[in-house]
Amino acid sequence: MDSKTTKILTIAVIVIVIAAALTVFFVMNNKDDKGKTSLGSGRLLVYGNADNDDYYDEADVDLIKKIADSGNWDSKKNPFADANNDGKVNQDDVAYMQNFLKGGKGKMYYIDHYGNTSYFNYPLGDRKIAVVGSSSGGYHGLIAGQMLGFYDKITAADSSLRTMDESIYPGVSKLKDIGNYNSGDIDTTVENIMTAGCSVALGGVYQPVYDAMHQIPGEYDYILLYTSAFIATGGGPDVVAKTMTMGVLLDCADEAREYVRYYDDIQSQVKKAASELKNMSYVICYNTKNAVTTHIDTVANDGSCAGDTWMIYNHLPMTDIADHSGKNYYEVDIETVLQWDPDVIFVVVSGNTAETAEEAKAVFEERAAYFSESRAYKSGMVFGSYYAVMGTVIGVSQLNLLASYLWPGSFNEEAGWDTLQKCLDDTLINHIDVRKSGYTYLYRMNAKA
Ligand SMILES: [Ca+2]
Ligand SMILES: [Ca+2]
Repeated sequence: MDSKTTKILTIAVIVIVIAAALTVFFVMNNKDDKGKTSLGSGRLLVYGNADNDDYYDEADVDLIKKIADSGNWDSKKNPFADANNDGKVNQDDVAYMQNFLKGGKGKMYYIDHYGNTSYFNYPLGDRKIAVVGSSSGGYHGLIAGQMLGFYDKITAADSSLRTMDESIYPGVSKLKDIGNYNSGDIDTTVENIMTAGCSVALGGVYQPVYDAMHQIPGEYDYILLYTSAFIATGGGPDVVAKTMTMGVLLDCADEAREYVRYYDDIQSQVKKAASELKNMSYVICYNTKNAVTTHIDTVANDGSCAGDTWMIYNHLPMTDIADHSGKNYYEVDIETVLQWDPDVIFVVVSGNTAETAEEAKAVFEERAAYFSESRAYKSGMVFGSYYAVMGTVIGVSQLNLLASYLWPGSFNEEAGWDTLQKCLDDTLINHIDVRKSGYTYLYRMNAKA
């Protein structure tokens, strides 16, 4: 028997095992049994990070020891002191944490995108990663891989990602093809991940893929951390916490902290200036395709929101005046937006970016023109960005430049461009000239570029 035949047979057997395991899983799974865990007060949401700071280290071991010795565990204040997630803090947790710090194997528990407790079979080691999800979602995994330094471990991707821009996602067309993710056919996705030789997958947030990967005998994992700035319905960590958490799971905590340093710097610059700025009202109109209706990205009353909303709402002194009572994403008549009469309209365009700034400008001008009857348009206050930048980990790098457009007297435009350039240079593998690129294009009316 040649090795290819052996491989195919092995996969066939594995697939049968998965199918059997999935049947058991779907019978036994009861979502109500999955309790919500406190997100803690920190932003590194890995069990074992007892002191809630940005480091997963010996200081946590010391605190777990102290808590175990005292017999008094405040599970609200130090939720992650329970390193092995068994509901108690004792010497087992000390040993559990020490094992990971020595690079030992085990289930590392963390808070996932939904705010639930999930686990990863630590460490990543030399395992290969597949990126799952369509071109409008899966690219988050490709960006995280570049930013955190695990891009070379990504060897397979969703079909739709493989056709994305090589200048932003180098080598993406050569990744093994795992087909187009289809929520109705998880078995095929999992089978294709395995056939591609990957045992770890990430990208979009797909709980059924996570569940299916964990039903396979051996160490198979889906990482339920969506490095979009999207906040899940019902609550969950923000993009900073998700990045920090992914950093520990995949042994790239230093790179994750470097991102957070950027984030903290930019946030403090904007916040410092914000107190003196005139607050403006806004509405985000997403992927508007005609002059009659548009979709709205907003913060729903349950706190859920898409990444572009989170970046703007959470950092700039602006008030979202869309109706928050329903979903975080819904369709309205453009007439309704005119009635809301925001100071600013943001036109955000989905993940597929233009190559050059000129091309992007044409895309955004067309979208902006749908709002030509608005006060915002008439006063030159329509701005725009691609969701692939503003809604993702790198969105924060655009905030200074955007602030310079909104409050030209308080923010320096050149400094905004420089911040964006430096952040992209430090994040992406290829150099991109942010002033000429369509990808990082930030639209403002009457701009030259
Ligand atoms: Ca810590
Ligand atoms: Ca414990």
